Amino acid sequence: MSGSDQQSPAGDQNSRRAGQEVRFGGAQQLNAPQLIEGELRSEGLRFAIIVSRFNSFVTERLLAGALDALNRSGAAQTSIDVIRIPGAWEFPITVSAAVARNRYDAIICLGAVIRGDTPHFDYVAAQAATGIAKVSLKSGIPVAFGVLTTNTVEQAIDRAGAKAGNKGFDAAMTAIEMANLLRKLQAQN
Ligand code: INI
Repeated sequence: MSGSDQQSPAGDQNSRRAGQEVRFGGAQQLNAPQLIEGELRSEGLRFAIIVSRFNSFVTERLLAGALDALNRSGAAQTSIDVIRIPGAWEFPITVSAAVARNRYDAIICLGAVIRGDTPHFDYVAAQAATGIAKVSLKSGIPVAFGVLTTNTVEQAIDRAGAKAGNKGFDAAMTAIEMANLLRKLQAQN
């Protein structure tokens, strides 16, 4: 095994046959289990980014992070569609319609649900999370959940490019990895 294989989670030879020598966590093993994982490369993959306008001062930063991840991992501009929706409540029906287009390898949902003085937050956040999960499971298309659910505006800003990273970037990286992983799993059937 080469040094670069050990260092890169996106190495070229992530799938190995059982019985080959593989290193897990630095320990050398013989007859190790087969490793199947998704690369962090997006050449040849098609993505839909669904972004909500509600709290757009946060969601636009999430969108910038997601586009950064896709561009830096090799996605073509023409392979990315950005779909805008009013608020997080509208994610499930939009993900469902995007899946029905039959053209995306992965979908990335970006939103910000911020707690207010009423129980409204709980209904919107729950509808977004459970609805997105249902569509993803039913369709078999990976849908990354880049929807912030925070108690305060400050917590949301921190997660959209300030103190706590950019969850839009993270969601896009998850979408890339999962699209590659599912392709591999389906090819091995
Ligand atoms: N939508 C959000 O995306 N974030 C919120 O914080 C939010 N709050 O708090 O109200 C919100 N509400 C709008 C909702 O998603 C729908 O767009 C609206 O109810 C119309 O269906």
